[in-house]
Amino acid sequence: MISTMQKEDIRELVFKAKEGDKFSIAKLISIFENTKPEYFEFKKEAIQLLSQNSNSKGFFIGMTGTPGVGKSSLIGRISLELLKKIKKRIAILAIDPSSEISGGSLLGDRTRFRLPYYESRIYFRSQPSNNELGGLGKHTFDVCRVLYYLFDVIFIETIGIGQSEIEIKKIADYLFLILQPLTGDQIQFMKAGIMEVPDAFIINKWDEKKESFKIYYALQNSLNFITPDSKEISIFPVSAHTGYGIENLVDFIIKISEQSPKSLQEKEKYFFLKWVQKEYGNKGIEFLNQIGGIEQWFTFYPFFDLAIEKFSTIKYIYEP
Ligand SMILES: Nc1nc2c(ncn2[C@@H]2O[C@H](COP(=O)(O)OP(=O)(O)OP(=O)(O)O)[C@@H](O)[C@H]2O)c(=O)[nH]1
Ligand SMILES: [Mg+2]
Repeated sequence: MISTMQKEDIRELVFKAKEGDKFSIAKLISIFENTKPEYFEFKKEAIQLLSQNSNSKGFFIGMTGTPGVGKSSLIGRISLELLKKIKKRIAILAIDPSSEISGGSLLGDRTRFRLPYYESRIYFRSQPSNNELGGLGKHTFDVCRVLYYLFDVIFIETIGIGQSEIEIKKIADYLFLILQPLTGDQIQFMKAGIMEVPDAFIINKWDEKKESFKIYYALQNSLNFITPDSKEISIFPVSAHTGYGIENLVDFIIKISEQSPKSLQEKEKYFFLKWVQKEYGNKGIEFLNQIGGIEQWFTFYPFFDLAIEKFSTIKYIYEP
């Protein structure tokens, strides 16, 4: 398909995607998820076009938590509120095949929250996690590069177990850890040494009142223990079911999403290094350092796909 694609087609695809056409956005994303070399030129052209006159903010909000805490329900509810309150464009990327938000009515009864399909300001995409270390999917970052230029606020739903949050932190400009009324695994979770990672906490299912207070105090205690001197970390008690606390949380999200996102190129550097490590191991990293390191490499090849392409050829040439 790509070989028959002309420059004009790319232009049209990007133009339509910028207009909010869901089919074009989906097509563009599928191309970025494809790592075949013949897609390289297309991606380069597409990124150039996407970045021209892009007035989207590209602010990534990570929503992570153990299975079943209500991530999908919450993101659905929050997004609908955001659509009402602000004029911005919103995307949801759910890293988990079992995700229960749907972009339309395809999933029927399984859908927790149905997003208005004909509303061009919201886009939903799900992606398998591929059991990649770090909780992200194999192509999560590739998709994010497209979403960055097309949307103002992008939610990423990831299942957070142990170290997974570390990786989402590399993409997210702001990270929420979602908890629910205290259960065994939640206590385990709080012991796992990852409480320092999120920027704020959400306690969902606040409608389950008695149990909710327990986790609120347990959380506050462990936060005091971890960061006694630092500024207070926000804890939002909410219920995706009753709507309790949602307005407060939505106003907070509007406020934080007005900040500038972290630089996309810094994120690219992280995922480039990850790729080098995965493809060539420590030898690859050593090699990169011998030839000037990541900063130098990105000065020569400031474009993500180009950085990867060039490194793979050079590495191949120099490898004993
Ligand atoms: N009581 C109560 N139940 C909730 C609330 N929010 C979600 N649930 C329920 O919790 C269950 C899981 O909700 P999801 O939104 O699918 O949770 P999730 O974290 O996205 O789940 P995974 O994607 O499977 O990890 C469903 O049965 C929801 O109806 C809430 O505020 N209160
Ligand atoms: Mg979910």
